[in-house]
Amino acid sequence: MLNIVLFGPPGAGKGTQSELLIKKYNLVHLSTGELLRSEIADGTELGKKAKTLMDQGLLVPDEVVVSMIESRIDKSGNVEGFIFDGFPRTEAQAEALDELLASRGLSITCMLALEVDNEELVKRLLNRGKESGRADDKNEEVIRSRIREYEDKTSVLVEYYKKQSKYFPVDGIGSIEQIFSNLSSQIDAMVN
Ligand code: B4P
Repeated sequence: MLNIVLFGPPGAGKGTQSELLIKKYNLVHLSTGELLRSEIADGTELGKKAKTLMDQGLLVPDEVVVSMIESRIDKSGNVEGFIFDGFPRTEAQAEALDELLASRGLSITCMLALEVDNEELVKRLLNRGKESGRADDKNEEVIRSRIREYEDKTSVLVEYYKKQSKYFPVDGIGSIEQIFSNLSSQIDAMVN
């Protein structure tokens, strides 16, 4: 199985590239951001609590996202692999993911990390905010809080996956096609 952690700060292109990678490699896309937004759209209790945090650019509690991911993995049946998009975002989430995969005889193949500078991230997200209606993309302060959350709690995961020799950085600046081609080359080099 090919199990990829697609990593990067908010706006790095994780969602964009995931859409392309799942088609090429026949993978299941697990995006915690999308799962949370669908809970919000359905007006669930979980969604209401998550919205308050997401609107401030803060992470939602680890146990919430871990149990969402666990139930999606178990519902997926026999698949060729998963792309974890926007998950894990803390060391506790990374440990929980390793444990829950190991208990099913699975493991992470690699972490592909999209590298983009902060000013480009802010520009992309404000742009998306104009079109998508996403509350957390509309306000520059909220976007900068999300980047701070990433720097404080998420960026440490580079070390976590480096220790496992699973960390592969990829330049996230350039055309979507070029970045997709670079990600694909990394994956092909690993599976062949
Ligand atoms: P997410 O939904 O994961 O959103 P994101 O990281 O902001 O966006 P993503 O990275 O997917 O967007 P993309 O770059 O593709 O998270 C939202 C919130 O949910 C978090 O802030 C947090 O509160 C909560 N959450 C989610 N997961 C969590 C977890 N595990 N634990 C705790 N809380 C969690 O796209 C950005 C824009 O860039 C798009 O407009 C796109 O068109 C553009 N773009 C992409 N590639 C480009 C390129 N090469 N050049 C120019 N523009 C590009």
